[in-house]
Amino acid sequence: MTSQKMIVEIQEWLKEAAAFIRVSLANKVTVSQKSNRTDLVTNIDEETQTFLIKKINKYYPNDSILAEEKGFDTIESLDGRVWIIDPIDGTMNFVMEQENFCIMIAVYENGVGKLGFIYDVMKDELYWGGKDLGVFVNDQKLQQPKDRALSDGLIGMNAYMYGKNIYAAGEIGHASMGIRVSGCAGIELIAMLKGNHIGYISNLSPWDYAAGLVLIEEFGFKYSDIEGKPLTFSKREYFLAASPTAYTQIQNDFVHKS
Ligand code: 2AM
Ligand code: CA
Ligand code: CA
Ligand code: CA
Repeated sequence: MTSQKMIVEIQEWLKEAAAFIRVSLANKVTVSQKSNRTDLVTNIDEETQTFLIKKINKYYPNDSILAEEKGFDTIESLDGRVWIIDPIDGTMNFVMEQENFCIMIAVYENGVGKLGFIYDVMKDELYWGGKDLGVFVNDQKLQQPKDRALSDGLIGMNAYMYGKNIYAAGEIGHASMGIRVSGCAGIELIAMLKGNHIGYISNLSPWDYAAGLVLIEEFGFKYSDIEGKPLTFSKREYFLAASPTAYTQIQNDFVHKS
């Protein structure tokens, strides 16, 4: 079960974590490479994750946690209540731009997304909501965007997939009103919630999409791995989310013809 109390607690943790991140930007940030020179982690990613995990362990000690950094990046199953955390989504933007990054938290129960939170830290905009609750930015309720065709909207994309035309991403981009590349999955999913983008194509891990899925599902978007199969929540995979009409067009006219 989730509750209003849980929503308020998560919002408080996020505000506290965001305040810590904003202050820490004034100090020296320690940047390390993970798998390669563009795959980065900082002490702030790790400290933010530790802060959130301590809160969950204190208030919800029986729950499981899946999170990107420091030994929390695999989970045996999605049974029970599972918290899925990306402490800083868009670490490259955090390091290079000091903006356009998010904190993301999702609460799942037996594999079903119940609550999602995407916090654009430097804009101080918290997008949040839940199954049958609606979607909010801070205290304001958002309206569900209109379903639109691929030719009528902007689409967020992973730059590598676009450049290499993986799964016809280049052609999908040309059939749209244009592509946008933010370098942050949270920012791309926020753009869909606001009705600015009709979709998003990328290569993502579960903590990149877990919170956003709860919110875009509430707004009637369709999502899956790029071939149309359910997302596994267990590895990095090619990801597609879009308004229903654009989703079907991308599947039928591009992905399965590529
Ligand atoms: P991250 O900053 O939390 O790692 C950028 O295209 C988006 O993909 C970001 O949301 C980024 O999240 C995510 N991503 C996941 N794995 C990545 C990797 N190995 N290199 C770059 N971005 C990655
Ligand atoms: Ca990362
Ligand atoms: Ca991420
Ligand atoms: Ca991250």
